Amino acid sequence: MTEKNHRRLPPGQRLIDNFPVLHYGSVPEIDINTWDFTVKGLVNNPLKINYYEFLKLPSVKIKTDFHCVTGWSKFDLLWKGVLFKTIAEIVRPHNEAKYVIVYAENDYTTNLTIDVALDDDVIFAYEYDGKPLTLEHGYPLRLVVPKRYAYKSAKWVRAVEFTVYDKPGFWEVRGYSNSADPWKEERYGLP
Ligand SMILES: Nc1nc2c(c(=O)[nH]1)N[C@H]1C(S)=C(S)[C@@H](COP(=O)(O)O)O[C@H]1N2
Ligand SMILES: [Mo]
Repeated sequence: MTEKNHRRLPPGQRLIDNFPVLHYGSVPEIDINTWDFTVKGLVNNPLKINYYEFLKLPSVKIKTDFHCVTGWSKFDLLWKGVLFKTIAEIVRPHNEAKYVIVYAENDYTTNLTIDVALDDDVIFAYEYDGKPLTLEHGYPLRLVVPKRYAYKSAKWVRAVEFTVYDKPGFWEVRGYSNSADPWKEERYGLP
């Protein structure tokens, strides 16, 4: 590995080339014609839109790295979608909102602080590598939070809630770190 790539790899991680499929439970069934995306909680302008409306939102393409808490990392994943901060600009969260709770199919949830969510590489992605997401990688929509372990990058996202209180998600209540910063190797327990 080059010196530069070595510095890009968080402690205790190994670089891989393939893109594994990893999740708890089974792949959900998606009916794209009844699918919708909701933003609720402490916002001035709550949102509920269908897939085709989501595709019309201002989009970006970004290249990011991906770090799974089980130890693999992948560099340079190419995503297309809508930045989290673009969604926040549309819904306008209240000042008291400090956390974001992300709801996915099959009761998977995860949680972020607003500061982390508003970073300029956090994206609701509907394309990977120039093609629509495959079902196993989160079609029709997944969150990608490059600077956190990938259990924060919920696949099959359906809703986001802005809250005053934190609400630890599926893996966060099962012993994985709430903050999940790979550079600090926050894998298990608090914070
Ligand atoms: N809905 C949902 N999203 C999820 C998970 C899950 O179990 N359910 N697992 C997370 C974990 S631990 C990882 S490593 C990544 C894996 O994403 P991939 O399957 O696209 O590689 O998805 C994350 N998002
Ligand atoms: Mo993971």
